[in-house]
Amino acid sequence: MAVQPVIPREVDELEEIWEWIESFDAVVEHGGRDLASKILQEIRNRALACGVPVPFTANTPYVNTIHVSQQAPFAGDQEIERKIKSLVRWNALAMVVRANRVEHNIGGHISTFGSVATLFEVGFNHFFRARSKDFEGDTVYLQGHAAPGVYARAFLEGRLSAQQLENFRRELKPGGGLSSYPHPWLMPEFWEFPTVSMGLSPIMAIYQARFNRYLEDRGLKPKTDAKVWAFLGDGETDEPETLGAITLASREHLDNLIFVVNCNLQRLDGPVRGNGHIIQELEAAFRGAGWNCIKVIWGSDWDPLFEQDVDGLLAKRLGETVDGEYQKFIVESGAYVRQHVFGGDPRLMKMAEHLSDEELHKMRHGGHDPKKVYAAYKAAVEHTGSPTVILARTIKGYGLGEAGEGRNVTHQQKKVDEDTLRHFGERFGLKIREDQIEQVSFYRPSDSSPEIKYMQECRKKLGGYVPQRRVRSKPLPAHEENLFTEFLTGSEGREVSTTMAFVGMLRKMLRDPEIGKLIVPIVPDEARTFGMESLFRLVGIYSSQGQLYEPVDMNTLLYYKEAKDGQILEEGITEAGSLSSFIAAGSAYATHGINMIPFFIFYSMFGLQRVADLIWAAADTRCRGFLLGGTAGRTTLAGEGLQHQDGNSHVLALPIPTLHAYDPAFAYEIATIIEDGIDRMYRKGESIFYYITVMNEPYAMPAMPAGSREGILKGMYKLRAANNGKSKQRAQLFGSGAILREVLKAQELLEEKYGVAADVWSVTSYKALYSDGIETDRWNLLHPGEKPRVPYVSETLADAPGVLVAASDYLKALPNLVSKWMPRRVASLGTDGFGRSESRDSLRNFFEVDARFIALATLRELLSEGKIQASVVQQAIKDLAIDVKKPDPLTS
Ligand SMILES: Cc1ncc(C[n+]2csc(CCOP(=O)(O)OP(=O)(O)O)c2C)c(N)n1
Ligand SMILES: [Mg+2]
Repeated sequence: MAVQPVIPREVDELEEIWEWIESFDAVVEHGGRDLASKILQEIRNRALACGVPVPFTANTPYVNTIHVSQQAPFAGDQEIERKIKSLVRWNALAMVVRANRVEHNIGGHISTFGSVATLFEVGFNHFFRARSKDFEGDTVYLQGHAAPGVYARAFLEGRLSAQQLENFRRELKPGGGLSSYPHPWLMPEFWEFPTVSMGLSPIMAIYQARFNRYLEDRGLKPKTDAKVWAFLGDGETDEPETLGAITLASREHLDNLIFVVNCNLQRLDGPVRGNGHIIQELEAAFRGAGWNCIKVIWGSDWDPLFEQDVDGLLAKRLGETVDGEYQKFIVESGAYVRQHVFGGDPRLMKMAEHLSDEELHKMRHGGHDPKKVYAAYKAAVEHTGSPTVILARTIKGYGLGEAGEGRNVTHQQKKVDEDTLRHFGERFGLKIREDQIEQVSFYRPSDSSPEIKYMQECRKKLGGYVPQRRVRSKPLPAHEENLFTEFLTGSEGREVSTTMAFVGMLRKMLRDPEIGKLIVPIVPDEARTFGMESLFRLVGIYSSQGQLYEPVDMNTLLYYKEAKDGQILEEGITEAGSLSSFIAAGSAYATHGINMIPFFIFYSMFGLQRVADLIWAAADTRCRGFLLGGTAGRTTLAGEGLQHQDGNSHVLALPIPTLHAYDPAFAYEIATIIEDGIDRMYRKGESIFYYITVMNEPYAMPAMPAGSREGILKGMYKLRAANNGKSKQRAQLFGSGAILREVLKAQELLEEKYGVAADVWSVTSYKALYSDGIETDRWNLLHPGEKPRVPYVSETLADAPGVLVAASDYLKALPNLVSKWMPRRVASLGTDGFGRSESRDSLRNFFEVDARFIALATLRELLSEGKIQASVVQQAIKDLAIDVKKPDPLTS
């Protein structure tokens, strides 16, 4: 076995060092690499014990991690795989070029796939196992901008038609089309995970791998060697989400996780690290975090050079070359490479003298060499004890030649001229007719061609096609009995918060024989904040290690119990990580065929505001489950100031199409929403999920009024009619969540002091009312000859007399959203502006949402309607002690 020294001989001045190196070489030669590694470790410990400083470096030289002598042999037919890859490349290119010929500016990317093609193809032909009846399959997150290559392959596999390819990025065309990027929502039988918002797929992959272990440790699925693969761009690693959770993966020993970073050294605008080394930077980060790191930098063409590099001179020179320069080598000639890589030292020049300029220019990078890639993948799947990252050096725009290869503009290249197409065809040895090249026609050889047969055979061996999305879970059986009956009858005067009520419901669900085991409580270090610590003991906190220590509170009833089969995912302070767990759990009905029901509870301000893009990704993934925004409301979370007080989240929930958002005030409302949500998602199979805000203000929970169920779910119902209905002054008051009780107080105030008869409505969901309103408007728009439909808000308020006033702990925008369907204009009270660290009463005064302001707004509306005199309102301002000079919360 040839051993390559890593210390350049030129820095060695002492013969003694060489004696050591020779002894070490002998150990490697005769005792093996494992023994050599142990000796090094012991010597290192010894040095530290003797006070000898040991220089720290997380990097290895700029060479392949797997020495050629250690490389697993390629297990396929390289020639035919090359042909298949060329066909995939051609069709991917054709798809993008054709799409842009037909529709100017439709966009599309070819250069990303150009770089990642070999990395994908080796995976498709040899590694990615499909989900089947007998095996859960590997989970593969594919670099989103490389989607054309995935479609092109599926076309060759016979899974997508030429018509679909023709309609790339034009899903609305007859016969359907293909979405620009992986979209499970738009292509629910194809894509499993949306990956194009940079940084989300790596963090989702990490938590997916951990969730797979969770399911195994809890006995919900058999232990398998299924892998989670995530392909990402090197530019993408700048997103904090990409690297933000990598220590979780190593801490949890997730050897079921493999990252492949497509290191083409470029991002959209230019080099990722022109003046540095992205591969080395990532190696240090991943190795430092405890990952198994495999660098695949150089192709097989380089092996003979490294074989000669006994002094490590070449490795040293390559390590000094910055990425910007490497990029230049791609666009320059072989002579330029010779001069700049080998030119500085006669010994290096000699090494390359047998290579022509042409040969030098063509020297392949590791990520374009199937042999190197195969060996790296094989090592990765066989590695145990930690996750693996493969850093594969590639060329952006590979195959586009002067039109794009390695150019800074390549990312957005989508139109290519005929010369480039011809060059492309020649370069990849495509046997396509001239006219097909000119027309950029799709090309698929017959089913009986060796290429198609080979690729089908490979996929058959791996259990079927990838990617492919199938919902394999059976819906839970219909259920008559209400799980939450006890929450519908009120708390009999006992003061509880809606958070406490929710925790009671969670406890009930956890104990339920049918759904108990399916519940996944997720918390980002806030369980105590939400009074959930009793669940620690009840179901345990999941820990793959069990509990290796005696917790300090062992002798208490509610001790911090970690267990291998624990049910709670206590994620620590990471909303992004928790959301990723939520997505893994909420999509398990498809990924694993198990109807897991996640409940992720978090500070409501740190949810939609902080990780909305992941929530969007959850929607796109067709995720199911419940998000609970805890300690919600701008004026309800007293004492926390502007960072924690949330008056926004219900507005931020509006854009997410499948998210049903509720702001309930009472336990029975929450119980009704959750019961119905489980029914819709897990018994009826709707791909929706829920956002429910819960508060920490304790008050007595009333019993559920008869007939209110439908209204609770649809967004509003009449909670308490006026006692003095005969009064001439009438009003309708709308209250939500935390502010509903202020509205009830205002109702009394108005009756007692001003003789106004006000009905009170609980508005549980402005989003639901809004969605119903716009759906109804749309139907009416498109059906002019038919009897118009009436939005729920209009129908419900048709006979409601008097002025309209709405108040919530959220922005005034919410009631305004639905005002157009109300019989008259609505006066909105809400909490626009920055919060304050104050008491509840002061906050409600400051934001003008307490009972006094609700009463005032009602009187003001009556004045506008000419029902009362201005003097009555002026007097009310005095009586209610309202400071008209107080600062405007919106701007102060
Ligand atoms: C969150 C987010 N920001 C920006 C973009 C736009 N964008 C798409 S691809 C890209 C560059 C990607 O570079 P890299 O990750 O290196 O992938 P490559 O195409 O080079 O393989 C950018 C900025 C995005 N998709 N997501
Ligand atoms: Mg890149």
